Amino acid sequence: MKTAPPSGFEIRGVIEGFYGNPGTRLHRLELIEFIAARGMNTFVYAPKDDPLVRRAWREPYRGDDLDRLTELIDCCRRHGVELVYCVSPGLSIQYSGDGDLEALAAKLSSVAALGVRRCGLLLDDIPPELQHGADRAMFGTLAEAHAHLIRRVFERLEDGSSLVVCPTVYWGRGDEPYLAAIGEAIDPRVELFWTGRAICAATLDLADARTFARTTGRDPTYWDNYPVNDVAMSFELHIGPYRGRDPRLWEASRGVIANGMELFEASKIAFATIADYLRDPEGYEPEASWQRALRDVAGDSEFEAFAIFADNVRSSCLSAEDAPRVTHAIEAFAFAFDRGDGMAAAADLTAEADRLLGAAEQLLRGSVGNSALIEECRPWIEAFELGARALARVADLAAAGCLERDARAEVMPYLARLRQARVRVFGDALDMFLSDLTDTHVRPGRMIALGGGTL
Ligand code: 14T
Repeated sequence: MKTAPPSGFEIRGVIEGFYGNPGTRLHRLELIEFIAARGMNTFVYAPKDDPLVRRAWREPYRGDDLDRLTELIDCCRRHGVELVYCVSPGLSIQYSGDGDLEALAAKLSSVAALGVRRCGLLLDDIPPELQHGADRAMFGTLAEAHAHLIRRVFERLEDGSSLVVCPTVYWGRGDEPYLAAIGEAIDPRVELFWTGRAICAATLDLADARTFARTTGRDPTYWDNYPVNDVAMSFELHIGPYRGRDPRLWEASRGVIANGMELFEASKIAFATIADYLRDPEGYEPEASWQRALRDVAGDSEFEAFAIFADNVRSSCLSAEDAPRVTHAIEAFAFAFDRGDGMAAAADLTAEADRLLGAAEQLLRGSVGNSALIEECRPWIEAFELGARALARVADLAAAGCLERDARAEVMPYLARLRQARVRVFGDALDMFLSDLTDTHVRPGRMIALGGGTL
């Protein structure tokens, strides 16, 4: 068994591995400085929509692209962060024959010549069957083709270089035949990425890591899909704390790299909590870490307002819990209102809504320190403000004794606009509450057109 390194995990970092607009030069340079200052040591470069990484992986770096990569390498070196340069050839590569293997080796050695010592070969999100006829003739399975490719790439790496591979089966129980076949056929020094039980795993635990190690002959290097919010998750803003990772995971894994959102500034909140976990997994406290991260990223003057907002944007694959205060306020209101105590119910709800509205006002129309953060979060903050207005309106109607009579007409436009915004705020709590009041629950197969209207 390994003993605890003073730093917990050996590999601690982030990956730019999402679908969507790749980061800009400045985003990346700033992010590297940010993670280095928090004890992380790895930046994995793997933007899905950078043509030179995936769709046009055979193309060499030149001109501006070359300058940008060189600058990124320098920046990592200055900050003591290891750059892992990844290439994703799986959409088009022919595994048999030498042509594509040469092209891949040439690409990796051109990057090695710039000083990169760690490479990634990403075989995720590709068709599960061999596409080229020649490959089907030469290999019985995808795993065989992949093992062949990995062996040949590893052989051709420069001395002192290392390789990490993302297998096609990158999530699951960790005992899949594909993983066993690859694990058995490749050098034990080649690392394997794994996301755990699911693409976005709610928990990462020791027992699963051990299963993966038994199957593949090596401890997993976690590619953790948090806070990433691409593809079907794009309506969620992942600014909640890291959670659900076993405090002893370091005993059975090489490390963790966290996949970020296209929203670089907002990603820093989760990254700061992930850095805390990775530095001291056994002492990590999600809520305390999160409060520090919010202050750290939002800045002292916006901390309180931003924390009020963030408390209502908590849900993700890591946790279904969301908007605890507002949920409680809504439940208390509904209970008192049903007992015929509309006035008392209204007073508390008004107070909560005013608190939210004050925060939204400051973030949307005050002068803010971290304007990049606010701009990235603006669609969610606007929906947050709209939701708070809806709560205030409900409270007013209750106080005036006309909630039952006017709810449909008065509340419907808020609900319609909140749904149209296509961003998730207040979890399910607000939508359910407003749906109850207006009797417009969305049922499977039946989207209700509520109509817009001006508020
Ligand atoms: F390689 C992986 F470990 C991985 O997670 N690959 C992608 C990743 O680039 C992406 O950012 C992430 C989150 O969406 O999940 C993987 O991408 C998928 C996987 C799917 F099954 C995107 C859509 C899917 F349906």
